[in-house]
Amino acid sequence: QAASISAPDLIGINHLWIYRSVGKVEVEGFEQLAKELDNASPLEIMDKALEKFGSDIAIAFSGAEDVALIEYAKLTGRPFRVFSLDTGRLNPETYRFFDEVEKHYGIRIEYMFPDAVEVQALVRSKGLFSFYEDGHQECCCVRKVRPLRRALKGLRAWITGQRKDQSPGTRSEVPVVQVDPVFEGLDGGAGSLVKWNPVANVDGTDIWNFLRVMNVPVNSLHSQGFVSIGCEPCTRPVLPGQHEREGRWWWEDAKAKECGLHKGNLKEDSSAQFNGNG
Ligand code: ADX
Ligand code: SF4
Repeated sequence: QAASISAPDLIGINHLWIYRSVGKVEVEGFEQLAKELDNASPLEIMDKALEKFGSDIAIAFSGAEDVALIEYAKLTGRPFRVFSLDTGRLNPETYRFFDEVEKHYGIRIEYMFPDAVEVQALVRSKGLFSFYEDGHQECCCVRKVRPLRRALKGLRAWITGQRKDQSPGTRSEVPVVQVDPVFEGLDGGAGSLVKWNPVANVDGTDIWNFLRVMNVPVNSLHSQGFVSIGCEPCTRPVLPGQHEREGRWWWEDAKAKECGLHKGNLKEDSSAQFNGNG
């Protein structure tokens, strides 16, 4: 039987087409801006981001060395917002650090929490450590990705601390600014959210030099051998010479080490936009 297309389908197709074309123009505009800003300093990039998006942009702060983003934002002299995804499984040191950061900068972090019913369902059916058995994706989806999606729905742009040197496998092509390949912003649809990565081209060593020079408070876990910091059960210290990513989800394959916050970095996933994954 031949498939028939009804009027509402056609309207749907038109909408999709309009979104796609708007998205494309935007993507090209931001690709150009990324080229222009590729050699700019993180401070200049931060300034541009805050100037363009005002109160519709926020820094995504994980509670690790990405505190540098907050310092850069402060240095611009512009108002800025910060949000964190409180998964409920962070280290006690990270919670203390959030508090210290709030006091140091005189800010309130906009915490995002997982949906209580979803966490209950997961933990009641699979226990507290299911990620060691069947991978971190399901738990990360409930505790991080969905709360992130909710946060981003209220914004037009976000700022992350992603760096190329954090993961040769998945982050080596992170641009300083891009149209978010996965998530939607306030207006919905493709092209409705911009993702800024002001430290994409900066080395970890330079971040640490900056934090020291500026006397910025840091998470006390760093002095216990932790480099990359996420949730307590999924983060461990690394040995000298080990890559920082080996301290995250160490029981899984290196290629799977994106929790869904930045899954647009995974080439095979970029076609999975807006499909409700994660
Ligand atoms: S992750 O995807 O593997 O967890 P990573 O720890 O490398 O990410 O952090 C990269 C950037 O993602 C951080 O600088 C921050 O912008 C954002 N991010 C990661 N975890 C959180 C979190 N819990 N809350 C807010 N932003 C986060
Ligand atoms: Fe769950 Fe671990 Fe992901 Fe945290 S990092 S949300 S504990 S799987």
